[in-house]
Amino acid sequence: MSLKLYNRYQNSAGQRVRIVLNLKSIPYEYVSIDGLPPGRYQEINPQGLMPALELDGRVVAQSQAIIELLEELYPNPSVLPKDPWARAEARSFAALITSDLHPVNNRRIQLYLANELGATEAQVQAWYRHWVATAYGSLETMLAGRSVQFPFCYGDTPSVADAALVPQMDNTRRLACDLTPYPRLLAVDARCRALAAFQRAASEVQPDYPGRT
Ligand SMILES: N[C@@H](CCC(=O)N[C@@H](CS)C(=O)NCC(=O)O)C(=O)O
Repeated sequence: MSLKLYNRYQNSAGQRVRIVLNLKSIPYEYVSIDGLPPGRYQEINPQGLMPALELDGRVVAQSQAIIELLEELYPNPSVLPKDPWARAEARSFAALITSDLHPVNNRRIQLYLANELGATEAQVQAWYRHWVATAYGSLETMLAGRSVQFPFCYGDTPSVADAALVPQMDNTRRLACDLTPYPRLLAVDARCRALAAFQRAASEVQPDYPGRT
């Protein structure tokens, strides 16, 4: 199979997919959409958001749909816990980030607030921090409530939950949010960052990261 991932170095939804590709040791071609001719990416993914995965000429967009597809095509190692409840909890944790937090805080929302609604820089930052604090409080409580305090979110190995958490933690660090109220999130994040699969998915090591040749 020939896999291409259309994304950019600073694309947290793409980073989720890169983490899963690495955890599963799936080789893929990294395609930065910045290197494509104008309008070409819109033809590949009509929504125009990143990432999109091309597999033997077929394209699927949306990070969670891509991750589910990878899980089905490459089940080992799995990025879902074995136990059905832990599996549901991992999906629930990931969805809180990918469906509730990330969509209200991503760049295009910030630009709309500033450019179309006239929000000041301080107001955009307040918006961002408000939704981070709301979501992170819930995520921390979810981890505190686990019956076993696993090293990763929902098991002894990383799952879809960890693949959603780490790129989101990168985003919040970029915006200098205070993360000290979330010791469990910080601990899981640190464990993930010690793994090569997460390190190789980081923004700053991607081929299109500014300054890399
Ligand atoms: N729900 C989508 C989110 C995709 C998304 O928002 N991608 C952002 C980057 S993380 C993007 O493409 N931004 C470019 C833009 O808004 O023009 C997914 O999970 O794939």
